[in-house]
Amino acid sequence: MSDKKIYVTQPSLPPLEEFIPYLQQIWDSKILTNGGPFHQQLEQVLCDYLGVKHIALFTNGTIALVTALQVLRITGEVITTPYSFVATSHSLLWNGIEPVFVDIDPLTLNLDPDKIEAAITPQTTAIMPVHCYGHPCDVVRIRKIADTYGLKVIYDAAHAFGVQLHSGSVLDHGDLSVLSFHATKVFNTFEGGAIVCPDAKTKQRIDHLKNFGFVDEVTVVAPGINGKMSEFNAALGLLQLKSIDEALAKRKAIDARYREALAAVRGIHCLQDAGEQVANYAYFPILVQPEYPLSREALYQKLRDNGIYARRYFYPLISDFPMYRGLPSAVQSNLPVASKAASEVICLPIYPGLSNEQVDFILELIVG
Ligand code: T4K
Repeated sequence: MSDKKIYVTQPSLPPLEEFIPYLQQIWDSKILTNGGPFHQQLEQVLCDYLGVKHIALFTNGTIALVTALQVLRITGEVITTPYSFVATSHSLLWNGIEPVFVDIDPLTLNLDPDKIEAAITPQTTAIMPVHCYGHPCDVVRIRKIADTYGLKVIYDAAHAFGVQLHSGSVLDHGDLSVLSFHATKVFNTFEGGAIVCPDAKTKQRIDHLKNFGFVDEVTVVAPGINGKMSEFNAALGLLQLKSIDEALAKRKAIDARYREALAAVRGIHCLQDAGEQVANYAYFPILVQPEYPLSREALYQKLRDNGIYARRYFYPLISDFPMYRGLPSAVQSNLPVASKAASEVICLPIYPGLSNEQVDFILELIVG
C-alpha cells in the first residue's frame, strides 16, 4: 500500500484540455458573470438532467440557503435537524430566525416526522429538513404536517444531487430545495449551489434576490445579496455534467464493495437507503456500535494512523456548537437519536477516483 493519504472525498475533474475551449469563449466574450451565456445554459441543462422545472444558480449552497429563506419571507422559528453541516442552521441565524432542533429517525438519520408536531409553536413558520447523505426525507409526511399547520418547507438538499424517488426528483418536494456544488459534492463547480423551485414567478424573485434586488437598471425591489454564479463556475458545470453518470456509476460500485464486505462485521452498521429509486452514493456512513471491538474514536484514529482521513460527519451536532447550545431545543435529552448517531458515525472515503485496492485496504483495517 502506498503511503499516499486517502481523504473522505476527492473532487472529480474533467481533463484540463477539455476546459480550455470554454475558457477561450469567456476570454473572447469578456462576459464573466451576471447571468451570462454559460450560466443560462447550465440552468437549462440542469433542469433537464435533474428533471425539475426551475433552477437558479448560486455562488455556493450556503448563500442559496440564506436567500431561500428570504424568498419565502421566513421569520420567527424554523424546525430543523441538529444532524447536519453547520450551514443548515447558520442560514437561519443569518436571517435572525431561531432554529428549533427536532430529533432524527434512527434508520434514515433524517428529521423524524413523528417529532415535528410537538415542536410547532405560534412562531413557527417553516420546516428545514436535510436529505442527509442524499437519502430522502419522508417528504410526504413532512408536506402533510406543513399543510396542516400552514408552514413552508425548504429542503437542504446539498447532498441530494440526482436522487430520484419513484415519483421523480426528490428536489420536486418542498416549497424550495437547495443544492450545493462544492468541491466535496457529487457534482462540483469548485464552489456553487442552486435553488430549485416549482414556478416561474418564484424563480424570478430568486433571480432578483441573488442580484442585489435589481429588476432593471434603476429598480431595486428587495434588499438582495450578490449570490450569482460566475461564468467560470457555470462553464465548468457544463463540462462536469458530461461525465456525471460515469462518476455516479463508480460511486455505486464502491458502495456495493463496502456493503458486501461489512455486512457480516459485528458492530458495524451500514446506513441503508431511504426508499430512493435512484441513489447518488454521496457518502458512505457507518455506525460503530458497542459490539465492535474498537470504539468509534479508536477506529477513526486507526484509520488516520494508516493514512485514511475518514470524517465524523456529523459530529459534533450543530446543537452543541456555542451559538446554538443555549437554545431550549438544543438540550441533549431532546435529541437522543441524533446524539447517539453523532457518537457512532464515520463516513468512509467514497469518490470516483478511489481504486478497488484502496477500498480493500480500508476494509482490511476495519474488518481485520
Ligand atoms: N448543507 C449541507 C447539508 C452541507 O453538507 C453543506 C456543505 C452545505 C449546506 C453548504 O454548502 P456550501 O456552501 O459548502 O456549498 C465540507 C464542505 O466544505 C462543505 O461544502 C460540506 N457541506 C461539508 C459536509 O463538508 P469540510 O470542512 O469537511 O471540508 P474539508 O475542506 O475538510 O474537505 C473534506 C476533504 O475533501 C478534505 O480532507 C480533502 C477533500 N478536498 C476538499 C476540498 C475543499 C479536496 O480534495 N479538494 C478540495 O478542494 O466541509
